[in-house]
Amino acid sequence: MAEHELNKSPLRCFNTSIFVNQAGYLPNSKKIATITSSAKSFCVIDENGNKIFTGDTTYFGKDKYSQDSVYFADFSKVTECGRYRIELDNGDKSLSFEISDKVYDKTLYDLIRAFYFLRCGCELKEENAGEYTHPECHTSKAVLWDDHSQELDVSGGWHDAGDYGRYVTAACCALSHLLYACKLFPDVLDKLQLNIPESGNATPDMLNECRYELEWMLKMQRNDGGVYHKVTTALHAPFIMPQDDKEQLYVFSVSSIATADLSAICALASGIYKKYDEEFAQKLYKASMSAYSWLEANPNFVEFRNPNGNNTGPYWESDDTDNRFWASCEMFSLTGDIKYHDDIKRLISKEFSLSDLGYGSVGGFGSMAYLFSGKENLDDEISSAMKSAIRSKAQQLRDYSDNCGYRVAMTELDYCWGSNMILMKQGMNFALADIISNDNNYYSYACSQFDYLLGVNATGYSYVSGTGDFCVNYPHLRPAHADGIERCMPGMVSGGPNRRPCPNDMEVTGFGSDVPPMKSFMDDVGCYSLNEITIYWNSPTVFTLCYILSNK
Ligand code: 9MR
Ligand code: ZN
Repeated sequence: MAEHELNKSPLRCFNTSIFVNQAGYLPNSKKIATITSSAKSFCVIDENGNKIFTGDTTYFGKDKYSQDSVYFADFSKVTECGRYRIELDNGDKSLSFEISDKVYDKTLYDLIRAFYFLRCGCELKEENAGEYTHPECHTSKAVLWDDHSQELDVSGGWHDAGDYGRYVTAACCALSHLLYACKLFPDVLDKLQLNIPESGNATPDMLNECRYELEWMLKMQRNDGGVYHKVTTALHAPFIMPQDDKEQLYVFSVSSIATADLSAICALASGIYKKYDEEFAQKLYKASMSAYSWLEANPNFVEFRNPNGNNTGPYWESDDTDNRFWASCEMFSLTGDIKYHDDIKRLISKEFSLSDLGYGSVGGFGSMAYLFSGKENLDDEISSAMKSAIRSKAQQLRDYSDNCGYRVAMTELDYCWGSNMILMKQGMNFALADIISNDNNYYSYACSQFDYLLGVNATGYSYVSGTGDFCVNYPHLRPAHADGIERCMPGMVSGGPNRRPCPNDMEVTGFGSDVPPMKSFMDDVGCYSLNEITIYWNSPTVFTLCYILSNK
């Protein structure tokens, strides 16, 4: 890999009008740069300055969410491996990028290892973590928020995000993206070595990493099957290293969304881990069953809200139908038992999305469970409802992409807190539409969402730390700041532009209300509504990239 300038001194400005995917392009992929200066023609130059391709730009027009007037430079015909730049007839040059079969290998490795860097409750050793080591953290016993006399060991798992909380529904969402990536793209993930402590055992490293989270989650289940919503300190820690966060840990009350999500994810995981560790698969199955029984005994929504005195993530939801549905679908997929199928039939008649893939709305995971169950006796009506939800969403997203100067399927409202999660969920949706319809026209759309993430966007940033010459380096992530190391650990996906930054971030950025949604971003550690990281922003990115690599 070429020596990136960021390694020496972080770039803080972006002064080209040509926006490329900074990791680069797979040889056979569509390759389209977005240009914001008027240029009629462009060329692709190699490292020696030789022109290896020339072409005319095409004018797109004014892009709505950046307010940029943009041109496209299509250089898809360049397929030869190498490192290149785009040069315009006005002399402007792009950042360099590569064309090769391996352009995303490091990014994928980094994106998954980001979960390792977020491990809680264990030491991060130099042999795995390089310079980003720290001693074990958050290993003291937690107490129940509602009854301080009850102590629990709930150590382990991943820190959720920039904060040190560990939240069950958020974790289940991230695990779902990652485990489905394992299930659907074994060609990409089965052999991938990640240099984590478990590497070298007979299990794929992606599953080793997910198991770290699953083992923690099993500790969040009560004897009666109910699952505690979260474990955090009462208030978010200041910007200190995790081992220095010594405040009392609290386990908060059981919610039906956490219980249903755990039931779902443990059923999914049980099917996947069976091949590698029968005993662990059994344990997961039992946890799933017992959570399911709890749901049956508690048919009404059991809400979670932050109690007074607690300001960590609420992950509040107003309904649990989609969560129960997901659990039924996973249990059916695992066991084939008609009892779960009856539950699916009953729940699917209610109002919720069959294509959503996020923590707040998990119906799409249920569809995945059902459609990829491998069962022969699927109900046609149910399957078609699921497929048409996924397909019609993908068709809509295709239109959005076609109408965007940066070729992404994002509406104004999508530029919200964690917009890059929405972006990558659109990538997932294209992937699923391709898989269920066997229509690879969706492929290039998944790729263009990814191009945006890595630089084809109105700020020019690669939103993945460590990928590209102009990438985010100052995310709102406690250890990344408190470790004193200038360069952020690689593989962290920034939340990205947010058209409505929180008041703190309005003040830090000085943005007025006239900043276009796609430009409402700053790579600043203080900006938590713009530049935080979370496990469930990395996870759909991993899924989308695995799909891209599996079909390259
Ligand atoms: O992504 C969440 C955003 O939509 C909310 O407005 C915000 C405030 O409640 O919380 C965000 O979620 C955070 C969670 O509560 C705690 N971990 C980090 C999450 C991302 O910022
Ligand atoms: Zn920790």
